[in-house]
Amino acid sequence: MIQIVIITIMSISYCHYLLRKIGTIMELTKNIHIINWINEIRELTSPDKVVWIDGSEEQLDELRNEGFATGEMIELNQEKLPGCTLHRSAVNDVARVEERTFICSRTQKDAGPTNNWMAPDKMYAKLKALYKGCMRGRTMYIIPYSMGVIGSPFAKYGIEITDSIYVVLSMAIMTRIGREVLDALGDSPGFIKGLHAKADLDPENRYITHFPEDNTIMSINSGYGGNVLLGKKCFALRIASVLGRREKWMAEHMLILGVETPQGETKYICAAFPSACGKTNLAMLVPPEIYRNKGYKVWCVGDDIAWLRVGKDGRLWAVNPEYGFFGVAPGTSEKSNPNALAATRKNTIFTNVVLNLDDNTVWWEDMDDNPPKNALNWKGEPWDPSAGEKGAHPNSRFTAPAKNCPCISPEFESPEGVPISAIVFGGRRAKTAPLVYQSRDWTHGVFVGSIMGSETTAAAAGKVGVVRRDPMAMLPFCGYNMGDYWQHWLDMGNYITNKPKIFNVNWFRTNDEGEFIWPGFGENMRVLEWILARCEDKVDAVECALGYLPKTEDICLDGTSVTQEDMAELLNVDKGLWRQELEEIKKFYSKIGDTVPAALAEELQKLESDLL
Ligand code: OXD
Ligand code: MN
Repeated sequence: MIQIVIITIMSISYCHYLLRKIGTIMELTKNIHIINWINEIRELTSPDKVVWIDGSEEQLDELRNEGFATGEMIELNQEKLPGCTLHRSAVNDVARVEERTFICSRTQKDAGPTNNWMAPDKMYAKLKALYKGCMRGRTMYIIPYSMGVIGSPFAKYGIEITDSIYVVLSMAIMTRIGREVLDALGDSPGFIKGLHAKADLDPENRYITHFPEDNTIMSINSGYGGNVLLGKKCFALRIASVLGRREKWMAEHMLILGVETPQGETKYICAAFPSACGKTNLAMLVPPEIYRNKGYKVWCVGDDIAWLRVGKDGRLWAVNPEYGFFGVAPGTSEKSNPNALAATRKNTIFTNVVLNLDDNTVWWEDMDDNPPKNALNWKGEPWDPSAGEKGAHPNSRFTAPAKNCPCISPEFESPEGVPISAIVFGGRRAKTAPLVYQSRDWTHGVFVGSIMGSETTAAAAGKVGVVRRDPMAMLPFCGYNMGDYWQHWLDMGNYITNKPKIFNVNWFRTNDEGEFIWPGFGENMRVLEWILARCEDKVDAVECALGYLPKTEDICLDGTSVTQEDMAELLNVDKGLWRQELEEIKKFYSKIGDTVPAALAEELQKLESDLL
């Protein structure tokens, strides 16, 4: 009897395996909304084969091997970097393409002046022509995924269709994937449709498009993570920001960290910085020795995206809807972020970094002082480190499971999330913004977020190092009108009875020689300490035109080479520079136009008179 059962089970599994191999569609769900949509896309794109991703290690292994065979993935040294692989994107496809990213809401006003817009019908027609037959000769993979812990009150589900093994393997790290998602979804139509096709990787026909009213995302002609891992920026920020407004919650471009005090109490902070301004480093901060000796610890809940809801207790609660880190590799080192480096030591996909041919491992600028001598650069060309050209692309990445991180928070999988004490905004500013200041109240805090400006980085295609306004670090990620989004922030303040305090930080202030004054990295703990002390009314502050500044002696400098004079410079608010800044802010506010909430326009006037 037992033998018969075993033989039957083995034959069924073998049949499943064979069917998968020959490409027969083994539907993993009877959800008619999913099936109908997949049939529609199959007809449009004409793939040779359709594969449902069930989330099993066995299936992911098969795909990895297929990727090795075609060269889409490169296997790395399995002793030094177990489970790790390298992928190279096309040389013209290495960053998010904001000018080709569209919010196709029904009206242009709903997308607002900060988003590219096209009428849905027009964009659908354009895309349909591009997708027509584009998967001929390829396999179409169907990835059921969850943003947030499956079955939790925060969770939202998506199905991504893609023709890229790299996308499947990356989504398996960045999100929770597979059968369980379909089980949780049941017969519901409540999922976000995401269609990605590499097509010809043609930059002229590259589109990253969002249809908020249809819960649909369509991405074509790119293979770069930020454009094609549709759970991340496209769903968890652009579409989710629209859902959040409708359902009274918030989707934000924020890290979430917990600071554990020597008394064993943990307080949580969310922080929004523009892309590549150190969110991953702050989220995984290692406190300076004197703090460690006292018993302080920092726990990482998330490094890029926070979904925030008001809890029954009237506080704001946050979850990280992601399951992995898609971090910028250059600059990540044992010194700058040992936790991130440790997170990349297994089951990680590296993209566009240097391949060390001597031991089949990876390298990037500032990882250490020993660039490999026998190596290929991010394009796969022989690379000589002494020739002056960078080996890794400045926006090269690691895609690592969050659970690899030594300081991952014990609350990472908490279905309710963590209660937030402070919200921190920040950016890269050489001169204007002080090291830290606190807003006066929620409305003023929303104003502080709305006027954020930062020097641009390599995370998006375009010029690097120019100041651009990036409200709440959401400029490229807000899926609707920016003025309405600010109003939503103000409205949320009415629902949160026990509000987090709102701060602004700037680790990037430079002296006259152009050198950073603040040491940054782990030393930022000193600023977090002041922030949390302010949240608990344990420390005084001085009022200025921007809000509340620390007294220079209230930021602990023990064990650093930062002097009181440096601190005075770091906290200095140059009214002349701020008056110039004000003109830029006014221009930006007039670009947003009549949706700017009156309360924020009043804050702007108040700032202007305080700067006189
Ligand atoms: C990111 C980004 O990849 O912000 O997180 O560009
Ligand atoms: Mn980001």
